Amino acid sequence: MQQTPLVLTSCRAATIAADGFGLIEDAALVLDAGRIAWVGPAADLPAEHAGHPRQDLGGRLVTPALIDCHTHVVHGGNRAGEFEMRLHGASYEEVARAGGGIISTVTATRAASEQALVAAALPFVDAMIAEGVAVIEIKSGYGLEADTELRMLRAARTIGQQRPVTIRTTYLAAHAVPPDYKGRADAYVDEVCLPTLHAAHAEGLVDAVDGFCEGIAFSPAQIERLFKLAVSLGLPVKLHAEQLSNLGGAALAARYGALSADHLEYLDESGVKAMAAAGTVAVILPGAFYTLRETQMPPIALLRAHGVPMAIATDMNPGSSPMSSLLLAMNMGCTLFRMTPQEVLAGATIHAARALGLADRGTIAPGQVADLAVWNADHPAELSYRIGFNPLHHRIIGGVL
Ligand code: DI6
Ligand code: FE
Repeated sequence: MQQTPLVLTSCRAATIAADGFGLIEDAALVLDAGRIAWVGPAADLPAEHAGHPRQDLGGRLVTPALIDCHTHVVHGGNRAGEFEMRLHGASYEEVARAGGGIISTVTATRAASEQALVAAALPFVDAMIAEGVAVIEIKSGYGLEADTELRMLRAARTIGQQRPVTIRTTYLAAHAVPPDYKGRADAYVDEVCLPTLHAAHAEGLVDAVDGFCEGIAFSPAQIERLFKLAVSLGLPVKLHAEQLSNLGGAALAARYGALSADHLEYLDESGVKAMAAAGTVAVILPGAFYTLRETQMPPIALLRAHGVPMAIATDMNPGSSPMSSLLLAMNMGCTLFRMTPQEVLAGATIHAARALGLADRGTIAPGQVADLAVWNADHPAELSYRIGFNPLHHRIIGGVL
């Protein structure tokens, strides 16, 4: 951590305000004790900071560091074979019902040690960091039994110790019904999901609780039992909702004050209204839409009209979204869903922070954590405009270059 305040100069700052990029030409930022102390036009820099050390950013663009608020980056194995099956015509649901899909990753994850899970995830985590990401949410959900669910969450915490990145963990045992509980989803919830949540929480491994509310996964009633326990433990909830069909998952999540409802291709207006009323963030995941060749678009215009904050994330996972580039997710949000460059940048910063319950990240303002990304770019729209090019110059994490 910097001992004295550091002044960043010669930059253009996109502060990411609720109503736009908040672009400040010829900006200065003061970083002190890991936080942003001041931001504004360089000409207005308070005299008290005039004598502090300076870092010239060469006219580059500065934004809040990016936040990937929905990933399954800790997992064993990969599903390139299933990718080939789907190219030959099998659907995601057919593959899942045939025992492939999530369950094949469960087999590989159960066989992996914590160390192996960390080692497998790090190349993807490093790719995220190289694109200016400072916070990564990581879900469990490929164990579907106590030991492996806990091991996945421990692996996620270990990644946060091995890399300069903030990790937020999400408990997702309600991701799929394991083969030994086939046809007995209620028993799986009672015997595995609920007791393992107690254990994971007791070990400090859970920042939020998630589920997959879908015909091939869990019903709203089953999810609700999980949410009741989460609320009683003081843990926030979120939900994979309305991804393949509309079961009213987003409205259920909103009733429990969820931080976010994610995917949402099949969300209807009543679900949008419920989310708006509850302040639940819509997490848009174009990587899964693209990979599954989905044609039903999430209701972006309705979400916009009702003022629901939209985040954007990679959904990095071995099946439906083998994509670790948040910049590509932002580009897809624009090109596939007609979100604006401003919306996707807010979606990968301020709204992503909110989807994780982090009030002190994702915007450039006094008091915020000094997690910043410095880009070889003139305008923030360049971040979502290019495809497969990384314009990051460097990150500043906790005020440290
Ligand atoms: N929806 C998804 O897109 C991922 N999980 C979920 O509930 C898929 C995870 C996988 O296919 O491994
Ligand atoms: Fe997901």
